[in-house]
Amino acid sequence: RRPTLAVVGATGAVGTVMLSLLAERPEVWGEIRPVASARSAGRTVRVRGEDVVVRLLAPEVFDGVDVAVFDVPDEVSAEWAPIAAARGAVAVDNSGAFRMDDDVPLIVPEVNADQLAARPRGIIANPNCTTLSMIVALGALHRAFGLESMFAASYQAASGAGQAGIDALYDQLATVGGTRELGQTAGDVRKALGADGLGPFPAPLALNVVPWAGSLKDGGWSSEELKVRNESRKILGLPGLRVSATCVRVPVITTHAVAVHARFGRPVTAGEAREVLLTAPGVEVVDNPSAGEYPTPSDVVGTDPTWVGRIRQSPDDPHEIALFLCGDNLRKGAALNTLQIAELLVGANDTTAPLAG
Ligand code: 11C
Repeated sequence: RRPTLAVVGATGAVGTVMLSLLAERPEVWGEIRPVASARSAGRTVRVRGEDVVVRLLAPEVFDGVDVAVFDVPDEVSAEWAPIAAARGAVAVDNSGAFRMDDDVPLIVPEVNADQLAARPRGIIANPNCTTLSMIVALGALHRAFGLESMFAASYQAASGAGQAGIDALYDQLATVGGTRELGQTAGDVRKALGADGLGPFPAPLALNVVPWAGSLKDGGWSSEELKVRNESRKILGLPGLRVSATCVRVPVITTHAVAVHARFGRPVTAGEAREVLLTAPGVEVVDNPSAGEYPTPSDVVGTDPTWVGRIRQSPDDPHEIALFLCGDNLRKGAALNTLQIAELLVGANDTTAPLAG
């Protein structure tokens, strides 16, 4: 029989992309079971071209399930992924609840698929979308040259904050986008949006950038910045890697971009880095600035690979390479990586195969 897949959080921003990916990818699964909390259970979603009723999240929903993917908030995963595992499913969790658990592998198939087998809790974690927007390319460079440190600045899309983030940015653009006087006086955009117009963001996102994602942690770091550090270390198997990130929200609907300065154990030319990236599975290079060619979020949204451009050797440090990367935060950054893990679990994923560009 073909394996059964449960999609928990099937009606959310990531769950919706998951269902559309399932319609595009090779037929691996027998039954696909959409599941959601009480708010969305009972609704109908399209699964491989057919209307299927969303089942209520309950222990019995995992009976007979081989793999359960979770695209839900941390606290929901923390409670329900162990229940799915106890009922015999392997849980692949896209929340932050288990990523740093020593007994839970944190997997990016192109980088560390070899760690998939050791999963004593029956749970596998999927990284944060910002980490995922850069780690496939960084993993390939690390294999070739030995990564020593990494400094990153992110340009994160509104959909990283879920459907509420998407809705807020569209609403804000509709409110302020057509007013040519706005954006020229301190506080005018904030005033035009009103106190209720910020959505899940701490400051206006339309006509603005916001140097914040997640919650406040020690030392003034955001949780998002610490996730980039801690998750990169775990995925690359480099517990002492020096990583420093500044995470910034920009007025883009979907696709995170990251500027990375990476230092390696030996000198690396831009040509050598490009050579490695050109053959790395899951990576596409667009790097011809003389023709105005580099990846941008609106040019790559809805595609699978990690896109890389602006590959430069530091003029002051021959060991350092600068890059600009883009990755669809809902696809490779979330649903696609989760699904690749699920496919690996049932023996149906060849991570060396090229992804759709
Ligand atoms: C954002 N990366 O863009 C976050 C969303 O740890 O899975 C995902 C948070 C996470 O806001």
